[in-house]
Amino acid sequence: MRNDTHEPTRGSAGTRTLTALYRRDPDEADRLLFGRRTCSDRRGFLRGAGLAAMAALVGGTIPFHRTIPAHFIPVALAGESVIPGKDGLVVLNDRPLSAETPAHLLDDAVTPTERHFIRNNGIPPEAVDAGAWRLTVDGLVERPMTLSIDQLRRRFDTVTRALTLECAGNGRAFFEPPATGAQWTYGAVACAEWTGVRLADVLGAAGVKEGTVYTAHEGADTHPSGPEAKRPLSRGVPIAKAMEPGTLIAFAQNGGPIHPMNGAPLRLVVPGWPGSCSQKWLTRLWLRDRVHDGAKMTGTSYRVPDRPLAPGEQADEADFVIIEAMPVKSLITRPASGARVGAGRLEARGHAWAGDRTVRAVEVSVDFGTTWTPAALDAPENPHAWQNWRAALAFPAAGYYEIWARATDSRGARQPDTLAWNPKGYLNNAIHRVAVSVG
Ligand SMILES: Nc1nc2c(c(=O)[nH]1)N[C@H]1C(S)=C(S)[C@@H](COP(=O)(O)O)O[C@H]1N2
Ligand SMILES: [Mo]
Repeated sequence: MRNDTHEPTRGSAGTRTLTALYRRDPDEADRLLFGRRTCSDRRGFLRGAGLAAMAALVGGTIPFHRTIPAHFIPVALAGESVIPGKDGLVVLNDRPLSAETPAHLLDDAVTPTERHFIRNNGIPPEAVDAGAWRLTVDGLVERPMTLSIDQLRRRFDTVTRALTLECAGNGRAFFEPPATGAQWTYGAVACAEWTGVRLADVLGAAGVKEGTVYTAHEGADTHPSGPEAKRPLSRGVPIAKAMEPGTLIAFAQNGGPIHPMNGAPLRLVVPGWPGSCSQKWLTRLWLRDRVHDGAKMTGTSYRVPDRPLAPGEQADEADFVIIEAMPVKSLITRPASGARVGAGRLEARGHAWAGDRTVRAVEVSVDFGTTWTPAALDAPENPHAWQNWRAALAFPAAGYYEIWARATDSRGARQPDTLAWNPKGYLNNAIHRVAVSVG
């Protein structure tokens, strides 16, 4: 039942297509795209979120959905590059799934759910039931608790905030020598509106015991090598970061359900710090008397050398430190790189963010960084939301130009021209450049 077209694995936009995913591993594609399990009779049962996703994609309910065969791709979708409920994301890896958003699709002040990037280290839970979901809070607390999402909503203040989330590996694709891992270019960043409760309120109710140093986060996803294997990811943050008012346990994304790949039905959002701190499919939070040592907390994971390295230089793991706040950075979302524009003037725009700081200035250049002009910069919608900027550009003649943008944070730190190399390809906050043809 797979549509038998002969497509390249990657479509023109560098996106893996549905058909190509099915050709490679049909069972996995069923599971990944529609949460559909293929049974021994080759019947693919499609229900719940998977059915809703397929119905949304074909643009209507599917009255005969019970007789849909396994590995079925609706002809309405054949050849499309889609993750259900996502729009225009470029798939970098499909198991575990990582997908980034092209910069020009990040133009909205608040990132729509369909355009929020996806970074999975493991295999997401299937058939998630929000009503049956439980979060355990234990470890160094006076009153260990297990709470449903309903209880979280009832017992604590609900808050909505626009929060910037960036993968620490965003920009890894530009490392030379290359760094292993998902080859993110610019699009592992987003600023969605998250609704949930403050982690501080929940920890306050549980009673943080003296001697607490760090949180530890666990989610319901499983390791790619099997459910019994080690955890795919379990990170934590210093208790002070956990107690900040912007750190949320979220149950809604942009006023609607959290996308299944963004951690539905419950996730942490720890803004300004590496995205990996924001555990998805959150099931347990425990407080510890030491720095958490869960999966991807140690070695070279989300850690960088404490001194600059020459590209390719080796460093002793003992000299690595955990990445905390992300550095100042900006993104140009208009024009799209490669755009042809009319002669004369053009408005460029985008966003800028700076970990736990704010952005003080954004400047743009159209002469390869010789002169810089200040952009108009908005205040953040709330702390830890990215800031929007725009700049009117003038081009003296027809021809090839690059638009460069660089941001400076509230403490005077400015984006560098070139990245600072480290072995795992983290924290690339070099200035963003886009190409335009004028005239
Ligand atoms: N349970 C769980 N949480 C997780 C991950 C994961 O693999 N498993 N990936 C982390 C990483 S590395 C990032 S960058 C963010 C990305 O969030 P998003 O996929 O919603 O964009 O989720 C984090 N939370
Ligand atoms: Mo990440």
